[in-house]
Amino acid sequence: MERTFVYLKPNAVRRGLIGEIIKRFEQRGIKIVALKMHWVTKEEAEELYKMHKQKSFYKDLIEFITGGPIVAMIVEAPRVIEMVRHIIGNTDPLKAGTGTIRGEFALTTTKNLIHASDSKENFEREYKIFFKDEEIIDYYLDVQDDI
Ligand code: DGI
Repeated sequence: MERTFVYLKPNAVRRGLIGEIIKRFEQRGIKIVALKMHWVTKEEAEELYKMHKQKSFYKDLIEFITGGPIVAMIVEAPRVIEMVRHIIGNTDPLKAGTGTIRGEFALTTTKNLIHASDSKENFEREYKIFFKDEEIIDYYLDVQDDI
């Protein structure tokens, strides 16, 4: 089993898309093992996006991410890092496939609704910014016997 870190950006929360997005993970058989609403601090945002510090969009990105509450999650499934990236679609909503979250609900790269870790290394780094290990709940998810 693999885990990944996902969060719904402030515009997803403001647009009332929490249920719509979480539904897509659940119907795929992906197990949610940690979940919370959180208002990201400037320090957390800077740590999360430190690799983009020199980019032209960095300031706008930090302002956007800290501008309202997010919904943060850790999810679990086989090959879930790749699977979730597939479900959310390309960073640029114009290139995101039809049927993906960004392809159906997002218009601009800046406000592309959702984030997911792109590697095991980034999952390890990112989830620790928002969750303590004791917040990850291990339980039996019935549907995983049948997927
Ligand atoms: O992992 P992703 O979120 O798909 O993409 P990323 O890690 O390359 O970039 C992180 C976020 O930074 C992305 O979700 C939106 C923003 N971003 C990335 N590239 C651009 C950008 N924002 C703007 N305005 N323009 C970009 O080229």
